[in-house]
Amino acid sequence: MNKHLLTLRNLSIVCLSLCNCGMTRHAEPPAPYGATPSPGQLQWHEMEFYGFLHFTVNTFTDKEWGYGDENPSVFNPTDFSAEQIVTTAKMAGMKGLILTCKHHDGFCLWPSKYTEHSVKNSAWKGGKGDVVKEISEACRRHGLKFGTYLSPWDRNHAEYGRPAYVEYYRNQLRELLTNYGPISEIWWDGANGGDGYYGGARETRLIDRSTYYGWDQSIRIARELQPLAVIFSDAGPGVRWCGNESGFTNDPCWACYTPHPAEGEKTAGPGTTMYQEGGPGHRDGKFWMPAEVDVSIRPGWFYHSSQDKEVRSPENLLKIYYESVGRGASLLLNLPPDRRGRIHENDVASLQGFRRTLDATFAVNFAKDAALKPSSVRGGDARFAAANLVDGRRDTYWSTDDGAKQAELVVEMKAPRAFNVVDIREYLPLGQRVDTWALDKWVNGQWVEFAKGEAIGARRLWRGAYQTADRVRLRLSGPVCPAISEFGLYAEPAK
Ligand code: FUL
Ligand code: CA
Repeated sequence: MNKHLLTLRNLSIVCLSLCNCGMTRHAEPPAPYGATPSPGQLQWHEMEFYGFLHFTVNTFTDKEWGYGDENPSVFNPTDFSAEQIVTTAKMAGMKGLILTCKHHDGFCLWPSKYTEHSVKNSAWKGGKGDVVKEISEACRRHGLKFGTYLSPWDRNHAEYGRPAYVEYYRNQLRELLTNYGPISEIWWDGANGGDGYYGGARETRLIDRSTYYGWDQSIRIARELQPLAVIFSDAGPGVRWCGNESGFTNDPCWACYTPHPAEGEKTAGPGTTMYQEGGPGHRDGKFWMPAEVDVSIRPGWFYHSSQDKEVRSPENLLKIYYESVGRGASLLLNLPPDRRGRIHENDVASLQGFRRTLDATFAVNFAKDAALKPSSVRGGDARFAAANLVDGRRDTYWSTDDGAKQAELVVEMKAPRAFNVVDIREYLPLGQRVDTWALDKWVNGQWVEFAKGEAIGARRLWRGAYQTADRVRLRLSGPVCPAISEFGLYAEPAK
């Protein structure tokens, strides 16, 4: 212990004599506030924007929800290319892909040893194909993360509604979490039970959503096989649903959340929560459980040629991006492969336009070569200096002393700049600390507020009318001192 202290002292002497930064003290980092992210969640936060692939027999039968009686032979993409799908996602800026390994119809995109209802009995590649393998490998080749969607509801399986099906579901979960490399996210859909084929019974099967799936056991399996994978559902536990499929989350959208049971439900598990609360989340929620916004680039989740002209425009995709990623959530954008097994040209074109604008917008951070003048720096320690706000690293941050719960940062640029996007990130390992933020510009000798809001979290993007100023001020307040990892001022190219 003494030795350790001595080393610290020596270090500060070295710092004193070597650098002229004037910051010599060695303050401790602030204590975390509230719930904080797990290592898996922190990794997941790095993704921010990733894609959904809805692909199954529905692609060939032109349906959204297959009944479960489809002949596996209908699955027959004519020119399947995992390479084209994954490189399209990468071009768009996506950091990962989640594949519908099995949708509600029960057809499996991998040759599961627990069913005949899969690619092994399709015409595709003479029954030797494995979409899960091809997509997961292409993701790894191109540096994208890979995630699995395994529908709990299965309209094909004869035992659905009975205990044997739950065992089947877990066996499949094990297959997917064992044979396809690292899994970043496990997606559990809330749609549960209803009519279906069920091995020929063709009937309606209702389940007790609160108890039937025994989710705790499946969560244990997932944790054991893929400790860093986050589990998505309306109840988390890793990532929560934002409560809609339209492409936005609430403003503000807090990272913490306490799932509550929906009316008439006994538990708050996947499919049984008051999911509407997932949009705002809870300022002091029990768990770190950030929101994910899932939305399709087309009206449907699966490909339908009739929707080729209804692909979202680049402008619409940008709006969605700012209203999801820009509110601290993640964006899971669905790109449905077509009957060839490729992302359609119209979707590719929209994604290109979207990416072009985002790249141009974030090319230059006007705060980077500005003088950054914070109201204070924690312990006067360079480790917490304002320069950390513009180093492009999420693991360095500016912070103030514990008592300084209201803090300011003035950004003095060398010349007036016109900007319409402001980017702020909190340092997540210390929890969500900021309650309110406001932005001012210096006009004719005084500060004029142009934006304000609540909540920052993983990322807050303000996007509005162009502001011109050579000085900008950020004001923050919260229950504890802030820890801000990045700050940026950007200009979207004029249309
Ligand atoms: C929903 C499903 O019923 C849709 O088909 C789609 O998979 C969407 C992402 O989740 O609950
Ligand atoms: Ca930083």
